[in-house]
Amino acid sequence: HALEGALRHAAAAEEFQLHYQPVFDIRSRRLLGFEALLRWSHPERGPVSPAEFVPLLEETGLILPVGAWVLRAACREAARWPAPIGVAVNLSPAQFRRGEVLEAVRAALAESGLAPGRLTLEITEGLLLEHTETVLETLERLHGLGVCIALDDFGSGYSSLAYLWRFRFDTLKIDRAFVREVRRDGKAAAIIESIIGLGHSLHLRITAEGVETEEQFAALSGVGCDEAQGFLLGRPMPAEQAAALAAEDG
Ligand code: G
Ligand code: G
Ligand code: MN
Ligand code: NA
Repeated sequence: HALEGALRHAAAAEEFQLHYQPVFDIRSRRLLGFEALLRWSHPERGPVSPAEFVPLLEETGLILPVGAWVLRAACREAARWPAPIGVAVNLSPAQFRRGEVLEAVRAALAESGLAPGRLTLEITEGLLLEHTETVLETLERLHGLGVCIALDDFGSGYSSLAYLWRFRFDTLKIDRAFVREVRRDGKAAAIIESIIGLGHSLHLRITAEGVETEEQFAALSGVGCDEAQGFLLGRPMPAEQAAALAAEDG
């Protein structure tokens, strides 16, 4: 693959960057934390979307060193923000395969001094499709460290309720496909409302992602959604800007 060489070089040189997208409490409108999002600029091509290069990191195994770097960098940054503002990090299934994620999380917390409760790990349902037993065991251990676990993109994939039954997530993130249609499509609104009802009955916090309009925000507020993230509230931003926002809102 054309990008592979450049990615290998970038991984060795730690040429990646993290941007941070704010997440707000819907009721109080206060800043709760940020989702860390990986960014990479190819030396000639310029910025490449993570949708393109994250799968390549996964195929080449580079996601292990890069994923460990993401955890360290995100925790180091979050430790500078006023508590309890937290950070969420996306994890790839490949990071679970050799159980390295547990060590990477431990190291990132120890090195940064960040309180574990201020770190959220976002996983997708794809992870739970394979090797369910070992993955659940690793998730339990991660929980044991005191970090929060979020199920990302909920509703976009298989959404097996068995996963909710087998593991006590802290947060469900509603996929932005539903949020986009919440005002236009009664079915999307009904699905969101039932995800919130289900989540609340399991004592989970519900985050809506991809909130782009005031109307969507109001509709989500009306059905009791807890947290919102999206271009309406803030785009992913460089670390310095996130730190300034955290200092102002914290
Ligand atoms: O950042 P958006 O800008 O385009 O992200 C696209 C996709 O890449 C999302 O699905 C997001 O979860 C994923 N992604 C972003 N940063 C990371 C990361 O640090 N690790 C992993 N595994 N995925 C990430
Ligand atoms: O899969 P994950 O939820 O981790 O992906 C985060 C991705 O969603 C990032 O690519 C981020 O840039 C994108 N994103 C964040 N807010 C919005 C939004 O309001 N609208 C759209 N279309 N994308 C968003
Ligand atoms: Mn995410
Ligand atoms: Na998501």
